[in-house]
Amino acid sequence: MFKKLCVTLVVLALSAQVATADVGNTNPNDIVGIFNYNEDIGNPRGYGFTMDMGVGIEPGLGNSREYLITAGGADIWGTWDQMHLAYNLVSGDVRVSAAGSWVVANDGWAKWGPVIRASTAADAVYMGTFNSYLNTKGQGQWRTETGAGTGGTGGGDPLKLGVAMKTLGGFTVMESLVDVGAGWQLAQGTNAVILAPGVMPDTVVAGIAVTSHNNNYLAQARIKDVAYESDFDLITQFPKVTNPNPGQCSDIPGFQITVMRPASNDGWGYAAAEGLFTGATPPGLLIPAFTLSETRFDPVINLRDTGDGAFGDNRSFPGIDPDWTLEFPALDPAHGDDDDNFAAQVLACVYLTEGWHVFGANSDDGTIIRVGGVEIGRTAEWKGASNVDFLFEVATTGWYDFEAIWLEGGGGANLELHEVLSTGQRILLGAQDGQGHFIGSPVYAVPEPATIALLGLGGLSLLRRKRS
Ligand SMILES: [Ca+2]
Ligand SMILES: [Ca+2]
Ligand SMILES: [Ca+2]
Ligand SMILES: [Ca+2]
Repeated sequence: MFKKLCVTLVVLALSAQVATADVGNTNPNDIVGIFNYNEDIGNPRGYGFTMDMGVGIEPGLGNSREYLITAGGADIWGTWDQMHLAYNLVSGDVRVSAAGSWVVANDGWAKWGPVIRASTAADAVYMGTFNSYLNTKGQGQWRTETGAGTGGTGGGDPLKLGVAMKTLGGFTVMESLVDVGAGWQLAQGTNAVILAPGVMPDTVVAGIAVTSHNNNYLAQARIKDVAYESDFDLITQFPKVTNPNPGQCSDIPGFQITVMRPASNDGWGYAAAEGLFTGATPPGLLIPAFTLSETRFDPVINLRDTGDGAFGDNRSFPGIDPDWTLEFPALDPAHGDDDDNFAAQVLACVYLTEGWHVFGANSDDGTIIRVGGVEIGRTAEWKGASNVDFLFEVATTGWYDFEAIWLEGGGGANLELHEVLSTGQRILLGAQDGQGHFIGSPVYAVPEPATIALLGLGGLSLLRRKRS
């Protein structure tokens, strides 16, 4: 106890010296040990600074070089941040990690942790993993658009914190990492964040951030085992699609949508919704008995009953409300009533080039997407409308089966299926330009046998008229 106190006093004395000699020590050109830059971000009231303490200042900590980072700042949270950041500018894949402990903090939410940011702007896109002084440890945090709010979750008491960024086919994957003694794993409750091409610049800001979480105080953290790595494996395993079909499944651009309503709402959820369309009865459930089954062909999937996602001009869900041509765009709620407890299956074939792709859903409630029989992702089962992106790899260029299962429990109900292009543009999957060319991946509807017969008798033109 006495020994520890002594070390603390020495450290504080040293920091006071430096602060006096070089007020703020915030010259971004200062090189401090492994860090080429250190500066205050977001104009915290108190000046922060980074000190290189040399090797093994604290007995028993081995030969790691140690840094003392002092910081003010309101927080790293919300739409903009205040902190002191010791960092490097990095091009290419990077994983930055460190261990650390608090010297002093006056606020329980003071945070230290590794971060990767798009820039040193206070409202930059970033991901980081933080230990607070008294509260959550190993908390993953991220901002996916400049100036947007912060998402975060976490728990546990990790030995080390890390954050990783890797580029796959132009898409940026970021992971918030903790090591609790068994190697790197995703911070509790976090998933890989997928960013469209262009969101992160070619050169990013990667380093260690500290905020005092209160502009009336400075906080000080001792940081060690700082590592920058460019050759590492992501924790997340992304799906790989490998079995293309012999050819295009039909000549109807777009999707076949079938909506069903279960005869009983007992146990209503993903398993029951899948059961409706496969005919399998989940154990203990009355489903798949159903009271409604209606099919329609749409060029894109942009449906709502109540609420909406990112794209307007919605159609209503087939069978749930009257024919969409009678009410277009669909009102909120469609046909004036908020319908609950129904599901949709969307079938198509999609032409995909070899490499990485992002499909996803903006849905209320959940959506499962399969490509080539491989589940590329599923959102939370019960959720509000928000964009959820799934990154997957295509092994061989060709036509692939596409299936989405969506369900509504209560409250809002909408479904949009989207694609994020290599330009970063987010489009409705299957969208066409004014000349009838697909903007992204070509999509054609999988017709049922009965529909094929109908099409043979001239129904195709009927369907096409209805869509236009
Ligand atoms: Ca919509
Ligand atoms: Ca309705
Ligand atoms: Ca509803
Ligand atoms: Ca809902």
